[in-house]
Amino acid sequence: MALDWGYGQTNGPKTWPECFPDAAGPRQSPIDINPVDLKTLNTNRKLQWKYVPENTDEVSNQGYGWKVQVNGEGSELTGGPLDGKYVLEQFHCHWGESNDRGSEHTINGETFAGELHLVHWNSTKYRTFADAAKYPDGLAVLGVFLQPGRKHPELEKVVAQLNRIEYKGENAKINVPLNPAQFLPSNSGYYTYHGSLTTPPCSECVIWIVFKEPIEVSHDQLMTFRTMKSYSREDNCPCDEYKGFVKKNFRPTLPLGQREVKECRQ
Ligand code: 3J3
Ligand code: ZN
Repeated sequence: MALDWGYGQTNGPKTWPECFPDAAGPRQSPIDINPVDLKTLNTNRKLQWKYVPENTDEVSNQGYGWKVQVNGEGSELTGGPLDGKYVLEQFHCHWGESNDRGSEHTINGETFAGELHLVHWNSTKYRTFADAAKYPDGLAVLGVFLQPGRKHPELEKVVAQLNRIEYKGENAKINVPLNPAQFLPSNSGYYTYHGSLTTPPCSECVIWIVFKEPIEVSHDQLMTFRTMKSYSREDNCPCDEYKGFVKKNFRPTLPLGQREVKECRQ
């Protein structure tokens, strides 16, 4: 059986190009964002978003983390670096084994405890998410850094369901309205650049928008992420009990190469 990709010694990011050639491409994500390299985003179009809290559907254990699927109808992300309208498809998080690391993007080498991604697709130009993910402007992902602090009440609506999806492949309805806009820092500037999915197949189809301001989540919320199991109920637990948990799921940064990172002070 093919070894599933993951974040361990034998199936981690260094091995991904063996099965997913895009992972070795020239516009990979994440990157280190170095203020010295920044250009200014020349636009007077404010980045704007609208979501429908009742359209948040279910949370699933992907084996490498949790993902909340959303019915994108009525949602929209427009403006800033984007042409056309993007609609929300899903959101998820990346984290580390301890609170001193876990974000995917870094700022001048600074890491954060985690990073939340709101994944949108270009509904102006493409018919479906899967179709959009084949094109350079197909997806737009909002990245928000997580720092340990107060419990995040909107995130708690996801965390409260994680004990129902302990094992890979399990799903649970969210059952209460959940507003993704609550994850976005108000009045925050952002960085934007052209990159990729940070998980296989690492398709180079993402316009990244990474907010400068982190949001606070509690240590307990981060600890709950790390209790998720990376194997299904039917699988035998890996020999080392500690091996079976999603202790970390962040990809280390890749070279910026010939790309530009633009800054918007919004
Ligand atoms: O993970 C699936 C993957 O199999 C593939 O279908 C891909 C799109 O072609 O994305 C989906 S996903 O919606 O689950 N997804 C993975 C993680 C896309 C967005 C995520 O990538 S990231 O860059 O935001 N971390
Ligand atoms: Zn992600």
